[in-house]
Amino acid sequence: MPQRLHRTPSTTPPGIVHLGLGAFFRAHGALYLAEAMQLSGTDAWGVTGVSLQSPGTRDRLQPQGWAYTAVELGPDGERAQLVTVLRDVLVAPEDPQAVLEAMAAPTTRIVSLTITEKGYHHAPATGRLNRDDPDIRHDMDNLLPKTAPGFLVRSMQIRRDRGLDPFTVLCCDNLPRNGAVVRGVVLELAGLIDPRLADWIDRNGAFPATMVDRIVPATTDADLDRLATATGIRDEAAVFHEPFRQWVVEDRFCAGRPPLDRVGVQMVGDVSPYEHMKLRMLNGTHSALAYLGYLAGHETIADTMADPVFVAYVRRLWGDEIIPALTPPPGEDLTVYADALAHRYANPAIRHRLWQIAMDGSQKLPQRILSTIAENRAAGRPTAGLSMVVAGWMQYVSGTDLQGRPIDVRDPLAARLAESWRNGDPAATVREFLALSEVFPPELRHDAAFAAELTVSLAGLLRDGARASVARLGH
Ligand code: CS2
Repeated sequence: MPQRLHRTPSTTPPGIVHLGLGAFFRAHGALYLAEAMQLSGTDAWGVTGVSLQSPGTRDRLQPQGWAYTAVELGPDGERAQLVTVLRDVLVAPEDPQAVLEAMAAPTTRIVSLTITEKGYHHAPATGRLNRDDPDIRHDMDNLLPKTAPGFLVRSMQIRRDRGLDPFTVLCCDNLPRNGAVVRGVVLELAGLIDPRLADWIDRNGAFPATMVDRIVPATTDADLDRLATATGIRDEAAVFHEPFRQWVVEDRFCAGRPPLDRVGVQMVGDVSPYEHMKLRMLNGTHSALAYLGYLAGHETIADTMADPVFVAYVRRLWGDEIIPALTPPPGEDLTVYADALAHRYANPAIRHRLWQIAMDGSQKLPQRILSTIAENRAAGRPTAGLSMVVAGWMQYVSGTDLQGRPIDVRDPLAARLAESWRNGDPAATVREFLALSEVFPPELRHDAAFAAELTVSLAGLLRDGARASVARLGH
């Protein structure tokens, strides 16, 4: 019978509050912070984790004294590391006041976020705050918020009223110009509550952009059982990740930062070329594999990349449609980056489910796929491969696969997406989808040639299936 993991946590007040305590942060940012603290001999950058929705992660971590294992799944086996950076975990819906107090504490100098795209409550196509969202409306009128933008604004309000300075807001989600996105929604919401508060945040706060990268599939019970058997210790909150990691951060912090530059974080003046490279080359092809691989009957990224027609297709996307639209970050060779991605995807130890990546497509497609399509169309470059991704997504979010089997679609716009599907009529379906202004930028919504290409892609997908459609595009 394995023993339960338990550690006594440090009592030094945390310097960081992290919103969104999913597997990604625990396998990425938390590990860099652990190394930075070890290197600098301080534990002032410990973390209060906040779950914005459910108590599950807190309930698994609490009996372990907030410690957990991060397991690297490498080509030559697994390597486990104990992570002890968490000082406490709060569950926002249970006690929003406690979350605000943690964020407003004088010792809190950074609030970081991995809350996924939809956590910002903005329209992905425009970046504007979704003012009609019921939770945002709630946060305008109530001191105890529900959303991440609400917690950021209300805790800043408390800090200003107590004569404290703001913390740095460090967005670690896969959004282009992610610092500007979170700054935009915070200032917009603050402005609706108290325009002077918005000014104060704008003058004194900091919202550096970041690019984050590490493949971290959702942990399964089988993973936890395997770890317990291997180590003799039962850890209910373990996370499993690939060896690769990258973190690029704009060096603009308003209240100090850990020595991230000494543990491999790239501190730069402008993150945007890195963000574009990663979002379009990695996340873009992840979404391509997710929708089309799922419709072809595959289960994980590695399974899909074991199918040669998908490898040829993804290589064609990189070479012909994605790389030509990118400006490489200093010192990066995008062809070498593409080869490294193909290698990472093929790692059979990582069982990254297509279903997990397919989630929230309405929030992901604009920055992963549609922005590249729009730029290619404006420059007269090809877009047929990327249009097929959009066709695959439309079929996927219809809620039924090509054999008529149901798909468990998770997306904040799921109901509207399903309503936009016109079974058997590709042209009408494309018309309905292109009317979704939250998803499609105006230049694509009004591009008749793009609508025609999408209609041909969808008709081909319906007629020939996903694998044959992809095979046609892979040369
Ligand atoms: C994936 C990402 O779930 C998804 O949408 O594309 O989580 C991806 O694994 C990470 O961004 C890799 O850094």
